Amino acid sequence: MIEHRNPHESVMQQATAVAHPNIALVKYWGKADAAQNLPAVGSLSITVEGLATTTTVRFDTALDADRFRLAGREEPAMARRVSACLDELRRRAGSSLHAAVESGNDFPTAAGLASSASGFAALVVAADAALGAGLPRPELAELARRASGSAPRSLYGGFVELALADSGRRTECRQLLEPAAWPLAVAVAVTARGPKAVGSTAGMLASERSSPYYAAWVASSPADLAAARAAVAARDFEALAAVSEASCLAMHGVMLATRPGLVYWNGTTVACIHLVRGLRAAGVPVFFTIDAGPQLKAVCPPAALARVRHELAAVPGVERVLEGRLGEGARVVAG
Ligand code: 2P0
Repeated sequence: MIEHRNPHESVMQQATAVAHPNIALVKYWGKADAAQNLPAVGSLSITVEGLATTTTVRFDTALDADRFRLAGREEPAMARRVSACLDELRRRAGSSLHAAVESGNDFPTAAGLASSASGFAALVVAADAALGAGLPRPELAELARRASGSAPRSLYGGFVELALADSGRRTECRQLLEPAAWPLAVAVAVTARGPKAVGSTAGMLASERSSPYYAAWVASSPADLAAARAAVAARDFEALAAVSEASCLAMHGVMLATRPGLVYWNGTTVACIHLVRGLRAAGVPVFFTIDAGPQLKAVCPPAALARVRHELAAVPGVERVLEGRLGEGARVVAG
């Protein structure tokens, strides 16, 4: 935290945080309580370094309202969510100062790359540091989760579980393995740019209302989480590949059966699925996962990354391939 005084005697408290997106291997899709943004299922993810959100929060007595800019542009819809998140933090920290928030991503936003996860993780960490509040990480995780269900997972590095607790009335986020304990790599095949047609929140609510598979999806999640937890503990790549692809495809099954159907894939996404499965059948350790967008994420050991990257880049329709490695949780970098 840093305090500046400008010539007009306003007081500023500023900090900057970096957070990485996370990729769920066991997916979150559905809410038990929309008002509290409480997920209906737990989830298990990897935090991916190489892609990053950087956010600076400046609390300033000279401001009469919060301001939010993403890549230098005002974003009114996101600004309301940012303000609501800051309200809760201000309440807990006993502050009434408004904030100017500047955020930027070095990867495509709103295309299934979890920009809201890294965005809200960076926001709560920067705002907490700027105010000097020192809230414990589980409390920051709860604030982030209320803003975006996937965000608490980006507060932690490596393999992370967001578990349901107290019969689903709250969540607990924890690191399962540090990045260095099983340093997997990720290749993201970007198959389309631009925002997705139906955002995650609206899509989840539609699935709950109308997908005939929704109840089965919720019921099947604990077994997938247990299998993934065991695979992570044993560093069993084959087992992790099996449960991750199963969870991803089951979630997309729920989406497809929603009325009207949610089809987040394009033809290139499907071509990439077949490519990854073909590579695995040929002995290359790699599996895929896909979120609420058309990009395919391939997970593999670092030694297989160059091959996986090369093969994905050659699929017609793949615009580019981003790469990342397992990385650390959100942290303060300046302030
Ligand atoms: C996940 N997704 O587990 C799943 C898979 C998308 C598909 O978490 O409504 O944008 O703000 O809580 O945080 C999307 O999560 O949803 C998401 P909200 P959010 O990664």
